[in-house]
Amino acid sequence: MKRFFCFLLVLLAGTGFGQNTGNLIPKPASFQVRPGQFVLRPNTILRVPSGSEEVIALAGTLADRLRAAGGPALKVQNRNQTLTPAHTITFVLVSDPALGAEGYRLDVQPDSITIEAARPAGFFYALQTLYQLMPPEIFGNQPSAVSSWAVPACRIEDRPRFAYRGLHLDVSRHFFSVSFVKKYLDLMAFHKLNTFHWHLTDDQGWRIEIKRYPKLTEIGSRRKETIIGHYYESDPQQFDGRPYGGFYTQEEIREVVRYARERYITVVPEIEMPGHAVAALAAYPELGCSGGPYEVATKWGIFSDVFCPYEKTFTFLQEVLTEVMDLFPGPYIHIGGDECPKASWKASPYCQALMRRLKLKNEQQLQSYFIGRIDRWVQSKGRKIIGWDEILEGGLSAGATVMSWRGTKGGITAARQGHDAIMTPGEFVYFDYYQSDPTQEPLAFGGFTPIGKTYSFEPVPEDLPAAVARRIIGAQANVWTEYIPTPEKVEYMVWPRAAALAEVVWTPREGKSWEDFSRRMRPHFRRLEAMGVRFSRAFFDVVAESTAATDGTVRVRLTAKDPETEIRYTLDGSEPTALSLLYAGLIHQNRTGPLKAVAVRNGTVVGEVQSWWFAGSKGTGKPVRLTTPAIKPAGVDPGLLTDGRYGYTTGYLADMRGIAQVRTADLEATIDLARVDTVRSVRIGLVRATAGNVRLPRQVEVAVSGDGRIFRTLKTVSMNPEERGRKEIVRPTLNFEPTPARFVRVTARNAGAGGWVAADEIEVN
Ligand code: TNX
Repeated sequence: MKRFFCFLLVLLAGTGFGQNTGNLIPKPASFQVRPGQFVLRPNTILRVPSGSEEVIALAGTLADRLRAAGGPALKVQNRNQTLTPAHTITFVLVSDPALGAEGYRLDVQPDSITIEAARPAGFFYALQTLYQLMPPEIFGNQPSAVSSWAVPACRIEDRPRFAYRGLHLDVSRHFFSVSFVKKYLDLMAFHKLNTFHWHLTDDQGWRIEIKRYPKLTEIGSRRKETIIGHYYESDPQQFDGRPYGGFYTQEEIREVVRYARERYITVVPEIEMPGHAVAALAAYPELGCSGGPYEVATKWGIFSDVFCPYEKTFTFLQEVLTEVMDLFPGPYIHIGGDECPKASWKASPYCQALMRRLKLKNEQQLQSYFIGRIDRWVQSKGRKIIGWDEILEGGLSAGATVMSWRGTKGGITAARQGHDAIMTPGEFVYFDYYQSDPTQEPLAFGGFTPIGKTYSFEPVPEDLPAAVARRIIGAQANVWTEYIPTPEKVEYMVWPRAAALAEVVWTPREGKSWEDFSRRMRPHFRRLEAMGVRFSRAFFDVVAESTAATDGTVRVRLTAKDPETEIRYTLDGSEPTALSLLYAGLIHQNRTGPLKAVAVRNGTVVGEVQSWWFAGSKGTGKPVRLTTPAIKPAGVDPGLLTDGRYGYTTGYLADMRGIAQVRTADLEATIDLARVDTVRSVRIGLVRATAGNVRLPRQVEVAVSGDGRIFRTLKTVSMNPEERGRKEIVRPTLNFEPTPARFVRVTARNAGAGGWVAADEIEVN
């Protein structure tokens, strides 16, 4: 019977049915379930090959982790010391090319665990897998209440899909302490990410001590204040008046590099050039074309003051990079190269003369010359450069690796030219973008990259020839911190999206499945909790989709990613609880008001409360025509003006949703009610975002018609287009005598001066 049962299990495992994959993230290349489990106990022995200090140290980390989490104390023993004792965890160094530099085999049986790897990194990753097979408390640092440290019996054979598995952190826009960076590295290592891209310099702060150039940190690491809120949030922009600064000493940098190496993570430092250099110029103004003075930037964006390609600039950069190379032993130095406006070079007689002398046709080629010189010099020191995809402009220098951020196109072009490429496209892996409904989330850069979007990322396009595909050495997510001022918020933005990234870069393409990943995420959250990560719960958030029915109601469908949760909601503005109305099918909303919803599992609220405004009115779902079509977003359907859902203005102007923008002309919308009805009021949502030249109209008018040709104006109100202040949607209501009408026309008169009029919902009642 028992044997039959085992047979059945193997059979089930073989078919993939009911397979217990151990809920591992990233999912290993192959996993087989076995019957039984290995229970760690105080006499469990760690057997290590003699002579390999590194493997002995790794075995020690397993013992340390168990001890920290309150597990049994294991003993490390040299493999040659005793005859095979019972109950062992054995590390075996094998020479097996199939395992590569980072692969491993993990064989868990009821009385033994065997780990095979060809290189120490393989053992390291085997241990990360082993931890995930244990109770989640293994990730904690306090003695836990776990009574049985069991590992399910299984056999795993695993190696990464990509050699470069990166996560980036911008410490210029906001600075993060060494201890936080270490926690960041711990989390990376737990997820088998192996490259930390440390963005150390930018316009808003220089964060690495350079002994030869002390002013870089004395002056360049400090800004006098910081913009408040989003770039376009207030007009005029508001600043906090508080000096901000911070940098790492060389000693601290070495400590981080050492800490990373112990976790098999390579640190790639980034020193930005020729653009994003204002902080450096503030310290050494003679390196800029105008000679300054310059001030460390206090707001975000792209700045036209950049390094001038003087000889003294190259000397400076080489001396800086010499110290950088001394601190960072890895193969790569990232030299930036992105977003370098050419205005200051165009205006500089020195640059123009240099271009003539070098026979360069334009400033793009001057950028290419700049990067090429640095590239050759870096290569002469035995290292390689990485640059953002702009380094392709004007010709790519020979040894460069391209980091493709404006989509994957740059990476593909580079790979076709025989360069290595790393994919970091904004749409999929920019963790400064929103991950949930932007109206509900804390302030972010803009965009929209929910975890499922990150998971769906495929770094190697299908149709690439194998030789080109091989040049795509991996992928990375970027964490730009303009809108991420605190460690808590970094963790919120990065986790759990980086878990999806981990699977993108580690798991074989054919092993990926979003459904399966979602299922594994639930236990994974318990690990993140044990690690004290302040992750986002957006994964559990309720999502609302709506359609406007022509009977004046909005039909709202609520869904949650976790199928084991139920959805509870309110329509009266109160906070939903586990006892609120149970969602059981489409909600019909026939008035204007809030809908709030939350996911609940086993009587406990699991996500964040989400809230939306729906606006059912006589105009809802009715055809609407714009006399002058909206040009932003391009090709936008004017139906969004009567879709029964309020729009939002979070992020940059391009991130506005549910909003139609008309430039220079009036915004004139005609709604066909489909039959004559009595109307008594019209409300329209109008955007005021003067920092982006979106202004309130000077006047709003309502006119009605029975035939759609002859209109009678019922009401006119004036507004103040000069009104500035915080970006917001203003919703004036125009009331009038009850009037029969079939067509309702709303006109928002453009204030002129090349400005925009932007509107969202028109409610007719
Ligand atoms: C573009 S990505 C930048 C950064 C910003 C980021 C914000 C890249 C190479 N440059 O300077 O922080 O957008 O998402």
